[in-house]
Amino acid sequence: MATPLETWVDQAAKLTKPDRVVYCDGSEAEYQRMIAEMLRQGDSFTLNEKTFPNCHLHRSSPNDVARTEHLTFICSPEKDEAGPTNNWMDPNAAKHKVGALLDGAMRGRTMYVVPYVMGPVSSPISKVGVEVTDSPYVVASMRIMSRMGKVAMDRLGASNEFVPGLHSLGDLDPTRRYIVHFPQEKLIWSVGSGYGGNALLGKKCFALRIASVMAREQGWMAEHMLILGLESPGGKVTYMGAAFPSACGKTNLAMMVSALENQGYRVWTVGDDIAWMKISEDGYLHAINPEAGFFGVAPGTGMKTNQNVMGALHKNTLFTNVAMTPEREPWWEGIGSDAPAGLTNWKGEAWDPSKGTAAHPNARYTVPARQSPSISPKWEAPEGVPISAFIFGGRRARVAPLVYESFDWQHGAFVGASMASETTAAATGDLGITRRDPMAMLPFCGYNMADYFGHWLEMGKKIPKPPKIFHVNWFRRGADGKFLWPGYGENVRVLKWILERVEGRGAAQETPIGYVPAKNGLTLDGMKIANEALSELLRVNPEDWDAEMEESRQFLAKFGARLPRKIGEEHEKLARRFQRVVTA
Ligand code: GTP
Ligand code: SPV
Ligand code: MN
Repeated sequence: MATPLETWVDQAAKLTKPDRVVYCDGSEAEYQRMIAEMLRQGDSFTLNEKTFPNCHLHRSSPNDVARTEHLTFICSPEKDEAGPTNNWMDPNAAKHKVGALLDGAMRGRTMYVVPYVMGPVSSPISKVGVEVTDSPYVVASMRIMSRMGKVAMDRLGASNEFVPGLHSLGDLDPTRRYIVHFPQEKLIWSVGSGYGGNALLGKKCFALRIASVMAREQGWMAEHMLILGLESPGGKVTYMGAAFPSACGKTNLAMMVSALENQGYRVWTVGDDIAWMKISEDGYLHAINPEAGFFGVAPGTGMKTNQNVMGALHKNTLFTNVAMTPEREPWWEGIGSDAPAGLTNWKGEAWDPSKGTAAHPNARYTVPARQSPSISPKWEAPEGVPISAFIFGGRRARVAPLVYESFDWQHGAFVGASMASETTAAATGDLGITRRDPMAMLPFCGYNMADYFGHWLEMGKKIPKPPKIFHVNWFRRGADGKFLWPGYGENVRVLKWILERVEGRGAAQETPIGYVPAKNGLTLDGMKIANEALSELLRVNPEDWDAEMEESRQFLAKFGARLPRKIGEEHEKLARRFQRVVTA
C-alpha cells in the first residue's frame, strides 16, 4: 500500500506533470549531482577550488532576489483568522488560482522529493516536512539548511505526520508568483520564485508560518529568533533568544566575536534565525534551532565585523548573488577589501561603480552551521537549551535606546507587540521605511497577530521560570547621520548587562519605558565612545516617545476588539508613566 507521503507525491506529480520523480537521499553524491545540474543550467559557477573548496555561486533571476511579502498569503477559511497584517485568500480560491499556475509547471523537468527534519533528528521538539521542487538549487540549499533525505525518511516511516510543501519555479514571472499557506491543512504551495524564504519551504513557510499555528494549538512557541549562549568568566553559559526583523543583525549577534573575550565573555551559536521553544520539566523554556545551516546576508560581513562568519565561509558554501573576482573568489561590499579590477557583478556583468553595487544588497551565503567556529556544543541537544532572556530589536535611527529591560513579562509582550524597524533589502519594496514589526514576526505569523499576542500572554502565565524581556537597538544615529554605536563584537557589552540583570545585578535606571543601564552600568573599557554619544544612545526622549506611542496606538487599533485587553492596558500604563515624568 502507498504511504501517505507517496500518495501526496503522486497527487503533486499529477498536477505539475514532471518528466520524472526523484526521491532525495541527502548524500554528498546527490549534492554534487545537484551542483552539476545547476552548472549545466548555466546560472551557477564553481568558485576557486584552492581557496574556496566545494563552494559555488548561484545567480538568481534579477527579479527574484528577496522575499515578496505582497505575494505571500495566509489561506485560512476566514479572513479574520489571518488578521489585518496578513494577505488573505480564500483557501478554495487559492487552490484554484495557484493550482492553475502549478498545472503542468514541471513539464520537461525533474520533480525532486525532499524529505527533511526541522530540528535535531532525535529531538522531541523536531518535526518532519517534505518539499517537492523542480529546482536543483532548492534541493542543494535544503541539504545545507535542514537534516535532509534518509534521516527524514527514517523518522517519518509510514506516518502522515509531515508538513507537505509543493514548490515550482514556474516561469519566474513576478506576476505569476504566489506563496500560499493553508494553516488548517498545514500545507504550503509556492510558485514562481527560487529565492530563499519563498522557495526553501522548511524555513519561513513551515518553521514560522505553519509552525506558529501549530505552536499556538499545542502550547509552544515558534519565533523569528536567534539562539545564543553567553559564556561568562568561570565557564557558565546563559542562553538568550533574540528577535530582530530580517537583515537586522541576528546572524551577526549569534556568531559574534566578543570584544570582551579577554574578560572571559564569549558567544556560542545555537541558531541564527528561528527558534522552536517548549516548556521543560526544569521550569525553563527550552529552545532548539530547527535549521542545520545559515542563510545569511553577505554584504557588511567582513574580517573586521565578523571573523567567525568569514571563517565559516571558506568551504562547502553556496553563495547567491554575490560578485566574483577574476580569481573566482566571492566578493561583496563590506568584505574588507577594495573591489578588485576585473570584478563581475551579481548579474554576471563586468562591474563598474556606475552599475550600482557589485553584490546584490540581499546577496546571501548558505553554509552548514557546524562550520561556524562559534557553534555551541549544545546546538544539537535534543532537549534544547534553557532560555533566560528574550531580546527584541530593530533598526531605529531614533527613539529606541541602545538597550532597555521591560518591567515584567506582560510589559515585555507589549514591547514586542509594539516594536518597529526600518525596512531592509531582505524583502522587495521600499527601503528604510519605519514599520511596525511585532516580535519581528510581521511577515511570518500564520494567523491573526492579535491572537498571537494572546498566545504570548498565555505562555507567560505557564512558564515557571520565564525569560526576562529586553529591547536593543544597534542602529541609532547621531546628528551627522552616522551610527552612534559600533555594533558587531562590541554588542557583547550589552549582552553582559543583560546577563547581569538576569542574575539580579547590573546597575540600572528606571525610565517610563523600562530599565536602561545606569551611567556606569555598561562595561566600556577598551572601547572608544564619546560621552555625548553614550548619553544619546541611552536617552529616552519624551517627545520622540509621544510620536512613537501615537504610531503604536494606531497600529494596535487595527486589531479592533480582538486585541488582548492587557496589551492595550500596557499602552495606557506607558502613557501614564510618561505623564508623571513630564508633570514631575
Ligand atoms: P535575516 O537572515 O534576513 O533574518 O537577517 P539577520 O537578522 O540575521 O541579519 P544579519 O546579521 O545578516 O545582518 C544584516 C545586516 O546588518 C548585515 O549587512 C550586517 O553587516 C549588518 N549588521 C549586523 N549587526 C550589526 C551591528 O551591530 N551594527 C551595524 N551597524 N550593522 C550590523
Ligand atoms: C529573512 O528574510 O528573514 C531571512 C531570509 O532570514 S529568508 O529565508 O529569505 O526569509
Ligand atoms: Mn530571517
